[in-house]
Amino acid sequence: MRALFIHSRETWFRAVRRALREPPDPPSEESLGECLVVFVSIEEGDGLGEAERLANDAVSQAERVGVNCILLYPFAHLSSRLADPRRAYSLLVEAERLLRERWTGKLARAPFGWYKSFRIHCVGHPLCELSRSYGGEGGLYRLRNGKLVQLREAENLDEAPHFTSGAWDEESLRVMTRFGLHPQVTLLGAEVARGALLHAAGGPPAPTSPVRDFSPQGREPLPHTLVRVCLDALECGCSEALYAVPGYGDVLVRANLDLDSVAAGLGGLMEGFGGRLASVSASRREGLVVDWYADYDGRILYYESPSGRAVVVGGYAALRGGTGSVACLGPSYEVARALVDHGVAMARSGRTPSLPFWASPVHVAIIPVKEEQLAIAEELARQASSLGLRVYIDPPTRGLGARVRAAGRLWSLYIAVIGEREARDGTVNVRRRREGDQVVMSMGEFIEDLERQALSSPSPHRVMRGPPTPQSSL
Ligand code: A3S
Repeated sequence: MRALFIHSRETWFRAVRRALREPPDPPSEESLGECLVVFVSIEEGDGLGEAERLANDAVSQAERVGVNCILLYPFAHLSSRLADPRRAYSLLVEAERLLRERWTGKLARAPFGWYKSFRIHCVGHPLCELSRSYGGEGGLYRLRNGKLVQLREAENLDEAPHFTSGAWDEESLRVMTRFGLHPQVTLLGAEVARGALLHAAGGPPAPTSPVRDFSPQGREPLPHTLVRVCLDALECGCSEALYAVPGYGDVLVRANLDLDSVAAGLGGLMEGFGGRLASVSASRREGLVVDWYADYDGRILYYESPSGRAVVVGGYAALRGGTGSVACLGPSYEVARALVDHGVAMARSGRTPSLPFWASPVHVAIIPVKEEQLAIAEELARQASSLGLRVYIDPPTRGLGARVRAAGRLWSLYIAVIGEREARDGTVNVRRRREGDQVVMSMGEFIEDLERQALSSPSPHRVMRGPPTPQSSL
């Protein structure tokens, strides 16, 4: 928000022509004697906090120059990052409301959405002109004693969960890298993340849903970004959309999903996390406070890693007194990494780690023992990948043991070995990760079983030739 305060002796304005198709205010003309003229440009990302700071500054400046009248003047020429007129008007009216609470003198407001002719007479003393700029402070957190502090400070005071994506310990990072889920993003990582999102949000967003770039001011802490995404989606009335949050990945929003249905939609995620999901309230009055131009209620879903750090995986917001709500899931990378981190925690407790079906990097690793079985392996890969599964064939270029171990380190849900006997009998020898067993079944049975599971999860897929490249260190 940018403001210019002018102490004016004689002040007059008149609306001349519509500047918006339907200006929210009627045209008006007013002559005011001595007053403090407050020219204000509302900018993108401005919220109630900026309106409050403007009102406080206007009152203290009016008292300082000794006038008894303030004129609030919407002026779209002080900034190149103007907020859209609807949001600008809401904040202007909010600033006027806050001024009425704080200012006993005369208060006037010039009409919004009009080209206006105006005359002011600037007195010329040193305090006559003053400019101000109020910028969104990003993430704020209300402490138990009511004080508003930066999120980092609340974390240090142990009043807020430690929302930092630096939540991962060495072993988890190693597994993430193996899955392509590490900063240098590979396609596989993107697929695992998208698979997690699409499944948990109940299937891919309609192709018509807008993909919106959402770059919050600077690099706000993650939780606030998610609340802003939700509020933005609410405001733009998105029924569903994919938001690209720079540096964080995709955030999927769905309208009118209450938190319970998000939790249910997160089914696989909840099971994947083993219930390590918690939530914190986000509203103007408690918990995470996001500077926004309207009151809202919300919650942030987060995963607490064994290392005690929290990672945001979802959010939910509803405008107070408004209609509808929006739930969001993401950023996709954090969701997928949290799942891997939870898997590593499983391994530490002696259980075989795995990811929920729809988030597993590899559904079926197919290992033909010899060249002679390659054709059958190709056929199985074709059928499994046509079911939308993530599949690869590991050709007989190295020993069987090494190839089975490689598939295990990718947490492959099924390792299908086809040797001479299986080729002759039309069977496949399957190591099943989650069941923890090894069974021989007919090829038809195996495909049916895969189909039953694939239909329950819209995971994107691709056929891989051998373990995905980043895993050369297998
Ligand atoms: O832009 C056309 C008119 O609509 C209002 N307006 C804004 N005012 C402040 N901040 C914003 N982000 C705005 N977006 C729209 C203003 O009333 C604006 N009119 N021609 C001048 C009045 O003298 C003007 O700025």
